[in-house]
Amino acid sequence: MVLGFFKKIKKALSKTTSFLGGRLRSLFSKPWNDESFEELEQILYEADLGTKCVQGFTKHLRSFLKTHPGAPTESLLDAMRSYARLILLKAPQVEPKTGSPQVYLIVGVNGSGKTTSIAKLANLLHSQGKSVLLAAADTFRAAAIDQLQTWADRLSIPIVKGKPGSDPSAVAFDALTAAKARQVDVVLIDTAGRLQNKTDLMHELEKIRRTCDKVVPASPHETILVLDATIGQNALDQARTFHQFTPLTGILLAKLDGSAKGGIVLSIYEELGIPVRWVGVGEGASDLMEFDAEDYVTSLFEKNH
Ligand SMILES: Nc1nc2c(ncn2[C@@H]2O[C@H](COP(=O)(O)OP(=O)(O)OP(=O)(O)O)[C@@H](O)[C@H]2O)c(=O)[nH]1
Ligand SMILES: [Mg+2]
Repeated sequence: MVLGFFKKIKKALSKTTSFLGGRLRSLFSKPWNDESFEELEQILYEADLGTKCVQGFTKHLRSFLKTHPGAPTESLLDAMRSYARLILLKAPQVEPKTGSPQVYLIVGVNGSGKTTSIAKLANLLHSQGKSVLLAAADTFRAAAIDQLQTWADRLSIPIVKGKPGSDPSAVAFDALTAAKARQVDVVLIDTAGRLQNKTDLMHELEKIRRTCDKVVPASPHETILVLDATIGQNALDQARTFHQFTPLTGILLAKLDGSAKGGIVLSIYEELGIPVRWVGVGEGASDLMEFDAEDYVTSLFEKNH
């Protein structure tokens, strides 16, 4: 299981590491001079680490080199790994609220990977022995309801849905009521994709949240933003705006497998302080894993694949 995770994340990060790990190794194997810092910054920017992270890494390496002049490549890579671990440890460990059923509201912009990730998350929770119910609260398009229904059938997981065009809050209401009656452990609520600058759609999320709270007090216990890892730094802007409208408890980073911008995880921690809870590494039902900081750091600075 653990080995499986490591192999999967390593594979998913291969596009990122193929230039990050490779280029860092070649930089670190050359004699160090002031231009080397510029090159280091360039490499880190290209892996989508963002300004704050890049500056942090550079400062860390500068002070490391002062105490360890002429350090070999592996020691410099270790210094990079240590700093990456520090960033990932910094995020506040928010204890998610619990309740019965446990309610997860899944939000994000159009096409970020919400519906697929919900199916994968349902599959993961199911494999951990939990009973799951899906709520098709993306009533915006009939196809969205059908997409979740197809996953529900494939995974044999119950689903509650409304008519296309109906109020998403009403679907959430029905789903939570059904989950309570059936003593389901976790409800996953799919929502329509919304651009973060559409205020009315952002307020709609508030309404869904209020409805959840009426049926299951203090729910949703988790509000998870699904981010597309391939879009890089734009993901940070999305997360900031969503967080303003609807406080997020975590991020699910989808499409890590197709991204050369896997360094975005560090940016998310450094700039937003919101934990990445799961990563999507493919389109199949089992292509989702709980985020493991140590495996991530180890994979990120691997050699070329
Ligand atoms: N490679 C890869 N593809 C993914 C991953 N997650 C989602 N996708 C694909 O991304 C596309 C969009 O996924 P959806 O789940 O429909 O996205 P959505 O956010 O629900 O989209 P809307 O409901 O239209 O806003 C689909 O083709 C998915 O198969 C992932 O982790 N890896
Ligand atoms: Mg969807």
